[in-house]
Amino acid sequence: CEPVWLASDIHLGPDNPRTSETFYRFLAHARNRAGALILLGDIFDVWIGDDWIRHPPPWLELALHHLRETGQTLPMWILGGNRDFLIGDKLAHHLDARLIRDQCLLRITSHGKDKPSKHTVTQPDKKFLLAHGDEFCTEDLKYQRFRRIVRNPALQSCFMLLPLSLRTQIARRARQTSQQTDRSPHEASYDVQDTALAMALQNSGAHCCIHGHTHRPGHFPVHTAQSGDLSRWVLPDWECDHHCGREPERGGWMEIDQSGLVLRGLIDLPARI
Ligand code: OKV
Ligand code: MN
Repeated sequence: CEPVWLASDIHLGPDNPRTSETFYRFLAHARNRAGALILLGDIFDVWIGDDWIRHPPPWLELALHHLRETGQTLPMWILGGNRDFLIGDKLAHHLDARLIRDQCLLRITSHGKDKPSKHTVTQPDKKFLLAHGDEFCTEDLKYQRFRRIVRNPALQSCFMLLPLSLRTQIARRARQTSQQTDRSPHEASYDVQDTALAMALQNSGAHCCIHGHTHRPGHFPVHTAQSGDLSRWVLPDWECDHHCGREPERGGWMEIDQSGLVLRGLIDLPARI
């Protein structure tokens, strides 16, 4: 059975054309090799509502084209992140994708579609909790307050009543202000908090969470008071436009199947032919 591929934090938008081009190359690569694709949030740097699809700026038209082509080729799931939380059913439908409304479980079964024969050694199912990750950054009080406001359904309805042009302006302002005032994402208090993640894992019955958001890819233990071997895998963010100096372009994805899981970097992405 083909592997499930996961990616997040691409931040598609007008300001990062190189990142976008690299991601489109990734999508074409995924179309040939993945069994399914799950995008775990912050696919877009800004999302001002699904009605944007009907009047897309050029960069968005291109992004929608590549995503839709992928959705029509592979089973695809999308989840909103802290930036593109306004993603809804209309976008999912347009992309031939399924919308993940909140967190969900990914179950990797040992025999897929094939019936296990008496000769097959069936391993126990593996369950992963999938999330964007911002919901676990509970020590970032300023962000959590912002989150509660913009996730308020009544406020969202008001925002959606505004014309696209005004929403674009508000979004630009919001991002400018946040760039000027938000603290460095490298502070520990900005990271995922083990207590919040442990609670979500215990409620879901999974032992491992896969998320993005923190831009610190890798595998980390989740320490808890109770015993139990909890951990999280963090997907990388994508940054090919503003990477500085000798530091390489960032980006990558995860592949999971019955045999295990691996994080891939842009070095694993074939060059354009
Ligand atoms: C997304 C973030 C800007 C962080 C506003 C209601 C309200 C939606 C919105 C406006 C902003 C998304 C949609 C954007 C995330 C920022 C700055 C910081 C830390 C309302 C519903 F409240 F005004 F009515 N927004 N945009 N930030 O530009 O994409 O995540 S955004
Ligand atoms: Mn994020």
